[in-house]
Amino acid sequence: MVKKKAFITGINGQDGSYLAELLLEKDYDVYGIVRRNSIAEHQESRINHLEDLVHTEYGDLLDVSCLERLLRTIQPDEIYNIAAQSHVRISMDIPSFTVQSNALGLLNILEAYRNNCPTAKFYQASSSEMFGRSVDDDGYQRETTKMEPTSPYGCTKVFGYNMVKHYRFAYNLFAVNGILFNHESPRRGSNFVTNKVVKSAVEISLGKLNELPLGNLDAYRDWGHSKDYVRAMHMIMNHTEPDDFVCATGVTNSVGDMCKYVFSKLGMDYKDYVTQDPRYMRAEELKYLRGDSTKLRTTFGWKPEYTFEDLMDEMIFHWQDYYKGPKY
Ligand code: NAP
Ligand code: F7E
Repeated sequence: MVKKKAFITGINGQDGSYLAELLLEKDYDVYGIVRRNSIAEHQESRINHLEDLVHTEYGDLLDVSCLERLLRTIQPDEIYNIAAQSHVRISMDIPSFTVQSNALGLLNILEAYRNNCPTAKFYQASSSEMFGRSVDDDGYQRETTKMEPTSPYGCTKVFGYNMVKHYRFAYNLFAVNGILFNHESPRRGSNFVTNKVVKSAVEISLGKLNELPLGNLDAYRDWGHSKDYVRAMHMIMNHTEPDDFVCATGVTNSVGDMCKYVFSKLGMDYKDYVTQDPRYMRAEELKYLRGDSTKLRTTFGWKPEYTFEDLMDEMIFHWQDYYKGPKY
């Protein structure tokens, strides 16, 4: 039987690496683009273990000629646009680059898709950050919730979301949005709050660090595990018709709650170590996220396998194990 071909942008990111593993398990031929990095070892740092199993090419969402060439020659069945400048606070420091990568970059790959392999399916990594200030009266965000983004990053994702829907209707393409709430894992960048807190708390518990400077402790997030969320991506792509779905756990915790859980697991009180540092505050904060993923759950039977506590425990274990390694 001919294998299905998947093309993943951002394959070396947190989600890209788990998605590549999932698609390999499902017997896909997996292709992906990686960006040139002056430290060559970093280019494929999250997918080194898949070296002989996936096909990687140099590529960038900003370079339309490489996207055109790769999609023309590979002729994928499924395209997952997972690449982005994904850090919300950093998008306030580099708004123009964020717009180029996340908005114009998305347009570049949509055009390359329409011109070279329009019978393929296309997934766009949309985000709960698109909801911004907006919460429904019952305290949830869902597919129908108004979008009022509070960051350059959120604005780029609203642009991408709308472009994907426009291409779906205008050109009759199978182009879909997964509106994913925050999802984490041991592979999460350590400048996102969960991994920053877990890594630092483990370092404090081992006497390697004395304090943890953070920004806003009162923001609420609906945190799930990346592995559960890449399962949802594949389900959304393999629906009978193109549509958009929210993926979330439905449980929300504040950053302070998360610190309390992680530090107490390690036998400490976070209030003894966490300080507030204006460097990590945002010009505008998205205060509250809690997703209603009823549509995803009823259509596909999706449900998360990880609770918030399972997720935090796995991340704690990861950093404890890391510091037991030969280097330490
Ligand atoms: P991530 O770990 O930051 O990975 C992003 C990947 O995109 C990295 O591999 C990065 O390359 C690549 N990339 C960035 N700019 C690029 C460009 N111009 N051209 C090609 N590649 C580029 O992010 P993630 O957590 O896996 O998130 C995956 C996607 O889901 C992103 O689009 C993000 O915005 C979206 N999303 C994430 C969440 C979440 O909570 N994780 C929630 C909703 C939506 P390098 O490896 O070279 O840095
Ligand atoms: O912040 C607060 C911060 O950077 C979460 C991305 O994957 O999810 C992610 O965006 C909360 C915010 O993620 C620190 O102010 C406090 O309220 O981990 P984060 P994010 O901004 O929610 C969405 C859905 C995406 O789509 C994005 O790609 O934590 N916070 N103190 C802090 N955040 C950070 N990073 N660092 C702090 O020191």
